[in-house]
Amino acid sequence: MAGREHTLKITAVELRRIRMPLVAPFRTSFGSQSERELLLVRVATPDAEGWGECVAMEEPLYSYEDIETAAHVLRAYLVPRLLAAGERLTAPAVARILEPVKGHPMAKAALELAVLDAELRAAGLPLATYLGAVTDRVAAGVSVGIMDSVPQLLDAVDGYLAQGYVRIKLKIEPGWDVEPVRAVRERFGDIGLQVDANTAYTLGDARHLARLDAFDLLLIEQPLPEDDLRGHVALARLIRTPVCLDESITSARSAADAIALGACSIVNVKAGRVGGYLEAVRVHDVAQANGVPVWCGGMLETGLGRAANVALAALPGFTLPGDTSASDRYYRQDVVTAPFVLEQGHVRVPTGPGLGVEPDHAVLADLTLSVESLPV
Ligand code: NPG
Repeated sequence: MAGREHTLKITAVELRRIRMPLVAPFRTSFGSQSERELLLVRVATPDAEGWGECVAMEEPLYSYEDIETAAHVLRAYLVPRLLAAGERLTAPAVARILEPVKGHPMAKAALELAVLDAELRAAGLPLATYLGAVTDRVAAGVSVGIMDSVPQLLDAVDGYLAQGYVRIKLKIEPGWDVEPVRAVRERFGDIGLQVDANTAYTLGDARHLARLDAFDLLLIEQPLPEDDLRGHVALARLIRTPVCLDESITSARSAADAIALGACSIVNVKAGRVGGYLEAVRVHDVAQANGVPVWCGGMLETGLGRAANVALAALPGFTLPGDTSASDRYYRQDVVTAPFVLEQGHVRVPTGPGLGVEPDHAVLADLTLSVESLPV
C-alpha cells in the first residue's frame, strides 16, 4: 500500500440509516428484496469528513449481521474505542483498535472505510492509488436474480448484455439451476457466465451440480454452507466447474486455508465480509501469491460503497469481472452527485481524494430514516 499517512482526530461519528427503492425486486436463494435499507457512517475530523457504508442487510440472511446489530455494535463498542484512541489515529490502526470486539466485520469495515476516506481526503490521495490500483477502469459484471420463469430471465439477461455488461452471474437454488443456465447459454452463446448458490446445496447434490459442467461456466460460487470447507474440497474434485468461495472467506487467513486445502480455485473479495478494505487487500495478496484469481463481489452498495469497490477492483489480482455494476442496475437515484455509469462494459475508477465521489445531500435527506450522532 502506497502512501503517506495522515494522523487524524475524530471529533464525531454519525450513523445514518437510509432506505432506497430497487429498480426491480432482487431474488436470491435467501429471499427477495424490493428495497435496500442500509447504514452509512460519517466521521468528522478537523481536516476532512469521511464516509463508510455498512453492507449488512435488514435481516441476517446472508450472514449473521443485520442493520440493527451493526448499529448497536458501532454505537456501544466500536465508536467508543475509536474515539478513545486520541489524536494519532490512522486507518491501518483501526482494525487493531477494534480487534478485541469479536466478529461484526461489516460494522467494522464501515467504520474503517469512513476513517480511511477522511484520512485520504485530508492527504489529497485517491483510495484506488492508496490501495495499489493499476488501472483506471474496471470490467463490469452483473448479478441476475432468480426469476419466475425462464423467458423472464432471458429478457433480463438480454437487456444487460445490450447495455454492455461483460459477464453475467445467475443466482441459483435447487429447482432453478440447470435449466436456466442451459437456456442462457443456448440463447446467448459464448458470454462470460457464472452462477452463485449462496450456500443453497449440500455435498449430496454433487452429481446434480456436475450437470453444470456442460455449460463451460467461469465458476460456481459458494455452493455449500460457509463452514463446510471439507465439503467444498470434495465437491471441487467431483465437478469440473471451478469452485469460488464467498461466504466462507472471512479473512486473509481463511482465504489462505481454503486455497491450501483445495476448497476453491477462485475467491470473491468483499470488504464488508472480511472486516474492511485493508483486509480485503490482504485477501487479494494471499490469492495472488497462490496464483488464484479474485473478483470484487457486490452487496447492492450505494455510490459511496460502490466507489470503494471499484477502487479495490482496480488492483492487479482482480482478473475476473466483478459485481461492479453501474448505479442504475439497482437504483434510479444514487446518493452521490456523479453516479457510476457503464462505458463499453466498464466503470471508471474515481480519481478524486478518498472515495472520489461526493454525497448528494438532498438525495440523502430524502432517503434518510434516522440519523444518530455519537458521542451522544
Ligand atoms: O451487484 O451489488 C451487487 C449484488 C451482487 O448478487 C450480489 N450480491 O450473495 O453476493 C451476493 C449478493 C448479496 C447481495 C448478498 C446483498 C447480500 C446482500
